[in-house]
Amino acid sequence: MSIVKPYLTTRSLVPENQESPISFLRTSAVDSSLFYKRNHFSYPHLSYSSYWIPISGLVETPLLLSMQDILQLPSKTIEVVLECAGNKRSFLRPKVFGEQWEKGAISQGFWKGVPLRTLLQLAGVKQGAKEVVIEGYDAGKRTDIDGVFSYTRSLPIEKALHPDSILAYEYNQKPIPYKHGYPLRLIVPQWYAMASVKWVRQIKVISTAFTGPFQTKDYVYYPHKENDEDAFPVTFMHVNSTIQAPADREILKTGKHTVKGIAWTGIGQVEKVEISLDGGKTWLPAELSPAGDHGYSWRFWTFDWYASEKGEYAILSKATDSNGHTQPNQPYWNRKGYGYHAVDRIVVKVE
Ligand SMILES: Nc1nc2c(c(=O)[nH]1)N[C@H]1C(S)=C(S)[C@@H](COP(=O)(O)O)O[C@H]1N2
Ligand SMILES: [Mo]
Repeated sequence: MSIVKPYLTTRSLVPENQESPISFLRTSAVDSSLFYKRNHFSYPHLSYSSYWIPISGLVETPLLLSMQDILQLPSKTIEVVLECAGNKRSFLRPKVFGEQWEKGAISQGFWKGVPLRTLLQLAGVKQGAKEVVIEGYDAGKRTDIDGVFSYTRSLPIEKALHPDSILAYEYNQKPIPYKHGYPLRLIVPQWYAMASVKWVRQIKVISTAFTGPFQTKDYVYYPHKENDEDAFPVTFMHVNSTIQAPADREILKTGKHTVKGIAWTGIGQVEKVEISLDGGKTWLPAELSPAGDHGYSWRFWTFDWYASEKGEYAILSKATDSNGHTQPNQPYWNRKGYGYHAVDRIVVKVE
């Protein structure tokens, strides 16, 4: 008997962008072979033997740390969902440019590392610090502005000092796979995953607002098609849910079916998932799995559905979090297609 395994769906080869087979992510620790991949450039070439990480800028004592130094510091392990800000972009109408992600630009697992806070405290953050800039080793050209740019982003000082923003070196108890940021990547819970910079090259504390293109051109919500007015940055994830089973357009028999899925949010916890079988007129509660330790992970949910009559059905799912935020019926359209979190929808046929 041959072993049949799910696999990733390629959206582009160079840089390598691949989405996870969402229906098969039924564990809280997604195997690294099924973890989605999102890259802006080709993979960097690192010389691991000479891996040193500088922490500089507005600090009392600039540091130059080796992997050995980092591994000796107190660590923590957190279960964190990473969702690309462009997840589900392909469902926006009018359609937008950018990777045409369906529902699989999301994965999660257990990340182990040193809080960025620990490193910043070792260096001693000076008065007037506003942001922390994290640079990645990967770099290349862009289509919209001239020059060569590394993948570099900043965090506001408060988020950089949050005890759960970590510089991670393990994923699911193994060194982070090369394509996911080996040997060190930032993990920023609650934010869309553009903040979780892979292959960290250096960390710098600054007193101004960083203006690199990965936060002034990309990862900005542009509400208007024709101009940049009312733009604001992409930060925290929205409350969201995805139906994993049945599959969209699956043909089912009459009888009992279990609708299954995941739900997650940025700030707070998912507290409720509801299902509608009448186009959103009425909603019935789904059963939720226990919440993770920190509320940074998705919750699984199930809903038993008895399909007694033949026909076509739309199944909708809607999550609500502890801040009372809920998925809107219609997506929030923006020119670069970030933060899609409208109610999820599949269509099945019962025959
Ligand atoms: N250095 C670097 N870090 C990066 C990126 C990148 O292109 N380069 N992409 C970001 C984006 S947009 C996402 S969604 C996540 C994807 O992480 P993954 O490839 O491990 O799934 O990494 C983030 N960190
Ligand atoms: Mo992303």
